[in-house]
Amino acid sequence: MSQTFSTVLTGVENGVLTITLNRPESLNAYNETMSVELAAALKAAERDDAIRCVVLTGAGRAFCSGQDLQEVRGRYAADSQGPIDFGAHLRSKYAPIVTRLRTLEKPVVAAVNGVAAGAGASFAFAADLRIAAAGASFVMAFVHVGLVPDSAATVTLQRLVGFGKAAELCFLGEKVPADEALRIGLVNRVVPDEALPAATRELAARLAAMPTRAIGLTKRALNRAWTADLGDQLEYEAFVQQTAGQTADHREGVMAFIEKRKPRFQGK
Ligand code: T3D
Repeated sequence: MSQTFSTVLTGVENGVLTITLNRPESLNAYNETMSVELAAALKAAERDDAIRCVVLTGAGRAFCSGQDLQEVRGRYAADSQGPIDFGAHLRSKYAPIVTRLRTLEKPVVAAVNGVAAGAGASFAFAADLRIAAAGASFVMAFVHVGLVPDSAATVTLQRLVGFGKAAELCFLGEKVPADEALRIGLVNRVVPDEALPAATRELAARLAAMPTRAIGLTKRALNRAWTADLGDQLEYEAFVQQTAGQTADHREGVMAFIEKRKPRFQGK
């Protein structure tokens, strides 16, 4: 992971890649450059076996404020040449990020350090786990700019909090503070603001020391369960278990149990 980016910072420590969205002056608004750099960072994480957990967070007082609205305004200049192609923009700049977050066969933690708005919230929802600072919040801001929740939030948010709450949050676009987010199941943990970096490091280190292949396969099965019926899913579990059962980490887990010691998983 030696690439240099301008809108995201990356750092690797003990098998954990931390990706920090880094445009604090706009609350880490997502622009063209960030879309390219975030995709590249996630791709590198996918390919590097030494990375066993990914943390996504934001620089400054926000996690991410979603699409850069200054950039959207810039698109209006092209209006005279026909309607702006929002669909193409979602397909090329947002869908690949969400796809990578969901298909990366390593645990992904969103460390939500401040406000997560619009697609910024969607990115947090696409992570596997969310740990939030007490001062963090979520805003389904799309409605305030006459747009529809995207980046899979129509699926992920609904899975996390249920249809009624998802509809309320999307229709009204009210800010959800961290304590409320915890109560409704939108985040896994809330910690004091100043404790977020250490709590994230501790959680990510634990995840990076787990059997990574089994977690990756579990993620595949959880993703698939979104659309599968019972019979299909039972069959799929048998399929991924066949793979997990061949890993060194599986044997290590069993031997550690029998020998009454802590397992030392290698992620293989
Ligand atoms: O094709 C497509 O592109 C469609 C895709 C859409 C995906 C989306 O994400 S749509 C939703 C886009 N995001 C928003 O609508 C959120 C806009 N921001 C806000 O509503 C508020 O900023 C927040 C609720 C996030 C935070 O409020 P607050 O009061 O804490 O901060 P602020 O004062 O509004 O913002 C601070 C600065 O960040 C300010 O700049 P300034 O005045 O200090 O120079 C503000 O303009 C800037 N900023 C915040 N969000 C964005 C932004 N600049 C550009 N784009 C932003 N999204």
